[in-house]
Formats: sequence, C-alpha cells, structure tokens
Amino acid sequence: MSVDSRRVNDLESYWMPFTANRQFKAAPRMLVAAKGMHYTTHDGRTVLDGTAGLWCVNAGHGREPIVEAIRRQAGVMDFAPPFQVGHPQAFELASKVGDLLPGDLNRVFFTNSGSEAVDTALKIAIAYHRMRGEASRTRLIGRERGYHGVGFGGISVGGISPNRKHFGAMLPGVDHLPHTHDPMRNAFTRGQPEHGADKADALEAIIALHDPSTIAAVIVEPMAGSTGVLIPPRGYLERLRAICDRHGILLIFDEVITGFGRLGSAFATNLFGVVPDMVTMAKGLTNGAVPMGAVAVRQGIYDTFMDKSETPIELFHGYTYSAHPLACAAGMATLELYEREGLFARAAELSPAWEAMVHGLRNLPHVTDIRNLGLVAGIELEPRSGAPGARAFEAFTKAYEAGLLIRVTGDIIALSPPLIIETAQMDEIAETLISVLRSID
Ligand code: PXG
Repeated sequence: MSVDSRRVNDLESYWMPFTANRQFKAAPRMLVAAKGMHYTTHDGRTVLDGTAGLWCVNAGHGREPIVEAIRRQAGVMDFAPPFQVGHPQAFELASKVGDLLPGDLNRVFFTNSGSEAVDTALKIAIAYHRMRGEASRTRLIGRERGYHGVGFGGISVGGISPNRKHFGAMLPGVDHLPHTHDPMRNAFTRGQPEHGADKADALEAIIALHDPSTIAAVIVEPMAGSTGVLIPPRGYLERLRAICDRHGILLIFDEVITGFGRLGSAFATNLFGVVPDMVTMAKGLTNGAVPMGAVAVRQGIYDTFMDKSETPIELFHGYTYSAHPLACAAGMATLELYEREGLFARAAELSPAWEAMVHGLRNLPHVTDIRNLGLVAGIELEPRSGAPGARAFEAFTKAYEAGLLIRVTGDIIALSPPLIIETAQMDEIAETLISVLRSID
C-alpha cells in the first residue's frame, strides 16, 4: 500500500474543534451530503437536521439559488482585496443587512465568523469612546453563561469556565453580569419567563463599583444559545438598555444565533423591540454556505469615526477576507431567499406548533425543564450523579443512530431546525426523542 492511500483514511491529522477527538476517532460520525432538512451519513443513512447544522442553515441545505450564486461568483471574480478597493456586492449586502435591522443600525463591517464579529464590536466600542474624547472607557461587561466565540475578546466577555480557564489572563478590565437562568421559578415556561428582569439591576452595581467613566460596553446574547437556550425574562433586555443609556455605555447584542429568523423575526432586536448600539451576526447571514460574519453599528458610531478621525484610515482593523466575494454572493442570495419564501414569518407561524411539540415531552424520563422561543427549544435533563453531560451525550449519540441530529451542551438538548421544517418533521423529532429518552438511564 502506498503512503498516500494509507493516509486517506487517517483520522489522526485533523484536530477537531470542540470535539472529544479520542472518542470520535474510536467511533466516527461522518456526514457526506446534505439536502433540504437532511444529512446523509458515510454509511448511507439519512439524518433529520434538528440543529440547522450549527444554528446556521436556516433556509435548509443545498438551496439552489445560493449554490448557483456561489458558483457564478467563483467564475466571475474569486477574490478582491478589501483594503482601499471594493467590489459592488459588499456595498449591496451591507445595505441589505441594514434594511433588516431597526432604527439607524445601518453601518456594517464584515468579518469571517461570529468570533471575529465579536472582537470587532468590542474594538469598535473602545475606539469609539476614545474618538469621542472619553479614552478612559475601556472596560467590557459580559455575562455568566454567555458565549461570544473563541477569540481572546470573546472568551474574556464570555461566561463559560472551560472555554476560559486554560487560556491565561485574557483581556484585562472585564466584568460579568449574572446569568438569567432560574429553573426554580421559571421551569417549563413557554416563551419569555416571568421572573428575572431584576437580574439586570446587577449592572448598576457593577457600574457603581467601576464608575461609568471606565466602562465602554455591555455585550449579551439576547437569547443565550450555546449554554442551553436561556430565554430573556420579560423586561430584562429593556432594563439593560435603560441602564446603559443612563450611563453612556454601549449595548451590544450578539445575534450570531438569534439573527436571520431563528426567533420568528429578522433579529431578536426586532422581536423584543429593544434596540442595541451594535449587533453582531454570522451563521444565517450566508445560510452557513460560506463563512461570514458582520457587525452592524448605529450610524452615529460610524459618523463619529468619520467626523473625528485624524488619520485618513478611520479604523485600523479588518481581515483579508472581509466581504469576500463568494461570501457576499452567498449572503445576497440567502437574504433574497429568506425574503422570497417569507422564512422569518414562517418561523413565527410554526412556533406555536413547535412549542406544543416540545412541551409534549415534559413527562419523559430525566426531563427537568423545557423552554422555547421561535424555532428554538431547550430540553434540560437531570445530570447523572458524578457524570455531568454524560446522559445528554448518550442522547445525542442515540438520536444520531436513530436518524436525528440534535445538539447537546452539558445536560441540555438544544433544538433549532431549519426554518423550512414541516410539522410532520416536528413529529418525527418528538418520536425520536421519546424513544431515545426512554431508552437511556
Ligand atoms: N456568538 C454567539 C452568540 C455564538 O453562538 C459565536 C459568537 C462565534 O461564532 P463563530 O462563527 O466564530 O463560531 C457563536 C457561535 C453550540 C455552538 O453548541 C454554538 C456556536 C458555536 C459552537 C457551538 O450551540 N455559536
């Protein structure tokens, strides 16, 4: 056997992200094709996609208009440098993104991922205050159980201990709000929980401790996705907004998951009627087909840089692949497809059936809480004693074998199907979860 042919089946070279590499390589799960609501596995099985890939394939897989746009763009212009030259689709896509957002959140900076969007937003926040003559505002406030990607900025404001503890001191001058998860009072809530708006008041205490003159921005996911679908209590986001306003602090919504119809509206900011100063996004921007992220900022922030910059270049920040032509082509085709098929409204229309389906799982073994909003659901399981995460991981592998892709985080199952899901497929998700949860101990 030649060296080359042996290496084809070598699983060792690829260091897999956020994966139990040793476990995976002992029993690999390979996906080789995707269409509509389904993946095909390497051994020819069909798997229903209960997670829209990883919260990103909102229009379903392999959609022809997106595929065609990427194919066409690759033939016309593969790459254009983003610095000091431009290409038309970048401008067009930025306008289209701005049109989806409320108010004057209409200036858009492109990145290649959610992590980069977060780091970009944090940098803009600090630089903005400096431009305005308040250079002392450098502190950043995140939240426990927040996920903002894996850059040093993102893990610093993030609130997930394993993502932080191995990586040294991270950014200085960061503080954290308490998370809002309160299963004692809010278990089995449909939609926004009743209790917990007062958790926002912790921001006043943090501000009092550090003084507002030192704080640049607060960043939160309007609905925390990665740490298990934590839906904002009624009034909570409003209160954060009011406190930030009172103290001249920028509010950033990280909408990498909640953007592009996931909650039944374009963005969470549209749904909740609370308008932040910046919105980070990625994932659904291109339907997951080409990596891309973005930060939308309020026009006044952009104008401050344009008005006050003492150098021709107003922001010393950007990526080789900012507004990559293939990503822009995919983004334009994706946003047109969402619009043509009314997918954000479809998510809203389906959400009562989705809510009924997931709450129908309430009496299954191990279930301690179920929560939902739009086309998202979290199903929290009782952890096995001494083995946190083991029960949910077993549910994940069993569901996969039974033909359903779910996502688990700790002992929480997170569901977020493509917005093209049919009600019969919701029933299929329920049936599979019923048999899986009954089959594990
Ligand atoms: N912010 C939020 C709110 C996210 O959900 C990121 C930033 C980072 O995006 P990139 O593109 O750099 O990965 C994310 C990513 C999960 C899971 O299990 C979710 C994400 C990533 C990995 C796992 O729910 N979201």
